[in-house]
Amino acid sequence: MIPQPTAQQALPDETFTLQPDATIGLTDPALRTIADGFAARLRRSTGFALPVQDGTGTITLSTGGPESLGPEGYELRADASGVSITAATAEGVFRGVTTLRQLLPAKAEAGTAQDGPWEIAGTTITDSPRYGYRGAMLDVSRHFFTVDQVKHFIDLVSLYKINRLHLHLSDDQGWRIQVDSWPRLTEYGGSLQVGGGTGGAYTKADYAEIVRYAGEHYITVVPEIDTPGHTNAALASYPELNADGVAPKLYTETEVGFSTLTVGLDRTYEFLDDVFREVAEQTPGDVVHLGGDEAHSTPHSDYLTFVPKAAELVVKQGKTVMGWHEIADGPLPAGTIVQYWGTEDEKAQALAVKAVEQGATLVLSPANRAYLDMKYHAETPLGLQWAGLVSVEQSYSWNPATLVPNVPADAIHGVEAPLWTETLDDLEKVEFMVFPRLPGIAELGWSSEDALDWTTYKDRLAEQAPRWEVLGINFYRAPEIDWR
Ligand code: TNX
Repeated sequence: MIPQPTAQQALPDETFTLQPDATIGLTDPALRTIADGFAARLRRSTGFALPVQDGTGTITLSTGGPESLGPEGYELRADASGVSITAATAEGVFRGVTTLRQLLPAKAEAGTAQDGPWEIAGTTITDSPRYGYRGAMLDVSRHFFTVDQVKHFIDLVSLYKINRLHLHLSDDQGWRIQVDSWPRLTEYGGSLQVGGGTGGAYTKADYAEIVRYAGEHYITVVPEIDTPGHTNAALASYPELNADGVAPKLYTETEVGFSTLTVGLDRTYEFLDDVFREVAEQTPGDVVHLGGDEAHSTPHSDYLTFVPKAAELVVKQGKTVMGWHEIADGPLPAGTIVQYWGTEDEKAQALAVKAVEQGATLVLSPANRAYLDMKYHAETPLGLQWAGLVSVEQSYSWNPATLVPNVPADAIHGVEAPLWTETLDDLEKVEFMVFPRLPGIAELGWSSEDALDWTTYKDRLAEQAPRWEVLGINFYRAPEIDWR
């Protein structure tokens, strides 16, 4: 099982077998969508009717579980008489159902009818996460991914109890979210992508559908509008945002650090006020990410002027500011979430410490461990290697609590695995970089410190492969793992 639950005990004499007459019961109408989704999946693979009914069933989903397990915690019991999942919230029940999927045989994930038996070894599980923020990031700017492709990405990360989807919605190569007050951002600024091919952008309806689908998986979308660098697509769309009033050309290569918003221009903040307002309006979650990374073309004094002004515009929308760790060099609003992407370099570590001294919390995305776009080894056909080669072991073998020196453990808000897409233009390539590394980052975010052990993890990881095969996931068969 990945992530490893907090506590699991075998019931040695008990086996649950799903029979053709099984039912799925819910003791709270709020669990209907979860029950329907789970039933639909199991109907496809088992061919059973699996009616969903109020009250108890062969498999019973309930709220009313202990508050002490937190909003995502749950208890699960599987024995000869049935399966029960109980949590304080619907979200906790959803995480429990995710666990139940992994307890069932891999073929339960199939899209067509398979032969049983559908057995689960008797067990009790009590489980809750170590961190409240367990993210995956998809860069839809360098290459555009359609709503259906993003939904597929959500399906994949949801298997491992990821609860945040960070969407990198703007960069030099493309602006991907509709802003009614600045329509050329998508019409023109979203038209291309890396390599010069046709790009794309989400209409408000598209974006709402992503947010809805993520919500159905108890995943909160964290939208990122990258500022003040990584802004060529915006600058190309509106000449008035440029210091000289001249729009640059659209950009379809992969350099970073050459573009910047104009810090001394009032229009810059009118622009951001509109953008953050419209983006915040479409964000049920409480966080908006303002980027802040690699602003190599912004004079540092300008950068220090800019970040608090941009942050204020996010706060004004009632949202919590999130940004890459560079933003910590200046003052941060209360409650800011700083995303650390350092590679054990002292400069990045000092910024993380500076963030925490200001009361910010940290989401850890160390590039030499958590970046899913880094090559596995020198011959990996996809990906980059500026942060080094990131094997499966390298990506898993670190402790979020001690990664950054001089940062107290309680300042860690969680972890996130970012997928930058300079070299990735379809889902097969995305899957190849995400699997098998994402489950490891998900486990670092969920499981207790004492459960983290590469030797046992790598056996549990190998056991996931049959599921990925049934699901048709194009995963990398890393030779470090004893695939079965
Ligand atoms: C650095 S790390 C970036 C991105 C690139 C990525 C490629 C960070 C916050 N920014 O602009 O896409 O490296 O790995």
